[in-house]
Amino acid sequence: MSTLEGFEKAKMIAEMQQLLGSEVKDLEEGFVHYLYNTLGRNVNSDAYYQFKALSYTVRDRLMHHWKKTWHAYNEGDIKKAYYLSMEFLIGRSLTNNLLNLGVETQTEKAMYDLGLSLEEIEDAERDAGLGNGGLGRLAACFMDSCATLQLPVMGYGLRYEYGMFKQRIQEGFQIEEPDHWLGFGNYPWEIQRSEYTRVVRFGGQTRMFTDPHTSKLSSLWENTSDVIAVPFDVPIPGFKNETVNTLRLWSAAAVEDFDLTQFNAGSYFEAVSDKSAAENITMVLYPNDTSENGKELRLRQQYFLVSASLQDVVCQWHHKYNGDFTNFAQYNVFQLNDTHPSLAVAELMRILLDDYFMEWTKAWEIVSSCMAYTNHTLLPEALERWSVPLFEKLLPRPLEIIYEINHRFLKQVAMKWPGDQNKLRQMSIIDEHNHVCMAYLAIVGSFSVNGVAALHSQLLKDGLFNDFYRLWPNRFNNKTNGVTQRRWMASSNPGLRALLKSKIGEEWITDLSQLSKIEDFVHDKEFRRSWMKVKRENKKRLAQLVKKTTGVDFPEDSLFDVQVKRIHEYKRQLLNVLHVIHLYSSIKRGQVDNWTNRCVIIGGKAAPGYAMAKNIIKLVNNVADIVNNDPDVGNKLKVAFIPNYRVSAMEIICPGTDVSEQISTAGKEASGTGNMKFMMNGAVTIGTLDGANVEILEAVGEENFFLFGLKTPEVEEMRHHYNPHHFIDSDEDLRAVLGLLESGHFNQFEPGIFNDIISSIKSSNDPWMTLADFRSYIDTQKAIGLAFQDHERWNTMSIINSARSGVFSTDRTMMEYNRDIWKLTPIAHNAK
Ligand code: 26W
Repeated sequence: MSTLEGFEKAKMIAEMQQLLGSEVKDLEEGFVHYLYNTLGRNVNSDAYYQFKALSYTVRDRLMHHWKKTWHAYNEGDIKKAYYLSMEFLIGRSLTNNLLNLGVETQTEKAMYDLGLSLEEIEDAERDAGLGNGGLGRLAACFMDSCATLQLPVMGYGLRYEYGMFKQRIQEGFQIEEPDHWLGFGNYPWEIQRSEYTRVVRFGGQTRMFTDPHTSKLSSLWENTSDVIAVPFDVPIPGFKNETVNTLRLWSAAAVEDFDLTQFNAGSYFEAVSDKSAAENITMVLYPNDTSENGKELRLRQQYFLVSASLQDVVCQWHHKYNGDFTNFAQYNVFQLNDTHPSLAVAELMRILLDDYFMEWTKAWEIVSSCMAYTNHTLLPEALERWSVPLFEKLLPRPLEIIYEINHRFLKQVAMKWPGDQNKLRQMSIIDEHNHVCMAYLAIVGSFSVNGVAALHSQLLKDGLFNDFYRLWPNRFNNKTNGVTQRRWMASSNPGLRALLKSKIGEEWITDLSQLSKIEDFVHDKEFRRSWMKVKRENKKRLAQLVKKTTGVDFPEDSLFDVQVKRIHEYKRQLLNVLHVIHLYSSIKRGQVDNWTNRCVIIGGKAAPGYAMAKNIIKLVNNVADIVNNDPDVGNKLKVAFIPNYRVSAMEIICPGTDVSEQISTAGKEASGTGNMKFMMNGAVTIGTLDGANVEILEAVGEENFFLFGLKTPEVEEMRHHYNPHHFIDSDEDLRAVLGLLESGHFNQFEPGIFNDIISSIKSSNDPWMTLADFRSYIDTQKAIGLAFQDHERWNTMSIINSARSGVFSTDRTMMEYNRDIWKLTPIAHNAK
């Protein structure tokens, strides 16, 4: 047989095999095959191996469509978007992929026939914790929606060896443990693609030289230390549509295993440590979600992501269009997930100038028309600034380019505001303290700048980026966040899914606005009963999780009051604790008329270096300990701190929640996305007028939302004359709460440990103004307690919250990004 015939034959066999069956017996066969032949295990092996075998079986069924999707995107002239993000918090994938493939029922049966439980197998999957919180989870929801909408969008991120740390609670304190999520083998969902390996350069120097192509003076970046970027592709299936998009995660490796010259010269140590320095780059995710701490390794990570990803895109373009970049910006758009990948602006300039010898103005025209920047925070401490000396040492050539970008930009500023030295100083990408301001670099280099909720986008224009807004008003826009209903309803709330199916079918899975149809049943007795029953079952499931992880018993008829998110002063878990102490003190004083039994859950991770946040965790645990063990309290109040809050925990938590706590100081939470997950699953929100709460309130109406607290302008106004003692002096309940705290009631054997917390909330400099909202919060919680006693009223609120959550799907968010920013055409490869 000739090589060609052999090739044709292999192709035929492969194509036949690619259309693997999805019948029960096919899935069973695949599973047993992997378990026996690949993993060398029996059917009764550890659940972890069963999970792996099943994942390979499922992945096989994605391969053909993955390849087809890839080809459809790369044939012809198709515009593509690239989502550049340091974080993709994907969590588990098995359940999600079964859902999107539409083979859950068959798989469950296949496992059952083998004497196994699909649920237990799914539970053996470790979360891919490649993100901190909101921003990382948002990226994962975006990926899911883009695949479902068949948008040609590719995610680019980092394959951290260690994801977000695992949180353990020991004597009430947070203990961080490394999360080696890859376990001992490989991640079953990834395919290593060494053929697309890229080289990323660091260090060295630049030297001017005369470019032979243009005879112009150019810069040469030499004597660099190089690191290899190896891509690992993760499939992102759309919902039952045969589209499989790609998330490409880069892993760092040394250029050569050892530097042989160093090795032969007897520098064994240096040779090996250079290798590990290279591999260090993708070793661990930085666990800080707000304060930027200027670490060199973090800057390396950012450049590594950006450089590898841009080279990937540009090289493929160069190949396909023979080096003609005329239409590059017309067919490629990069969405920057916060400032973390904003070096993309400088790096794409560098590639076009140095590697493809383009002229500055032409290159800038391309760069500034294919970059778009999303801001996710207003907190000044989160705004990334890198010191120029560090930049110079690590990235001398990109720094030169940033200087030139800034020089040309400041000329524009001077034209707009002639003679205004202040403006030049305020807007310069290089600030007065000799730092590179990454947000300004991102704005200057992008054609679109967006915030993540209506209020947040407005505050960006009025405050933080006001000068830039005045210079380029059309660049600024809003894209309110969302969450994917596939993960956050269809897969995490099967009871609700079944009920919805019986009433309104399943269209809501790809069109969440359909949920409004359940409002027609709001007076239907049978539907109302079923709705309550579903919630009850979910509360049972949540109570089991609480029992298992904390030992605390939650009676299911209590009000389940939940706040889970990163621990941060601005999110005001402390306000929640003050309320818990208030309830406790009321019980102790016998003030229990009209009492509503309540179970309070708080969960979340504190950045390891954030002492105050860690202390808040300790306080929650100490209060829980006292409350749960006081016989006077009984079932009136239970408190639990859920350890190791993560995506897979939220999948159980949000369906079982009655009250969703969204209580940040107004003007501080950019959007929030947990608020949307709770709402969809029929929880009622207690919240300030902050982030996307504003839009949730607008959707459900005041009668279905518990609003409290100061509004953003009131916060800003009061800040100048904030006096917490004014609130303490005029509020007996607040005095009682602080009295208990200060008496050491919650830290009898640990004197003084909460002093910092107490003095921070009593300080007139408390930026989060916790005590200013105390009275209004307590009163609103009281109203919630009463409302919950009226089961029918509560049930109506619950149904309406879910019914009106349609707009908070990332399907809507992605359609808006596409309509206003990306302008991609959906591609249905199956139609071809
Ligand atoms: C250390 C540098 C740093 C700075 C900021 C790391 C990570 C951040 C993120 C911006 C923090 C974050 O996750 N922000 C959240 O983004 C969500 C998605 O848009 C919003 O819903 C949250 O309100 C916002 O806090």
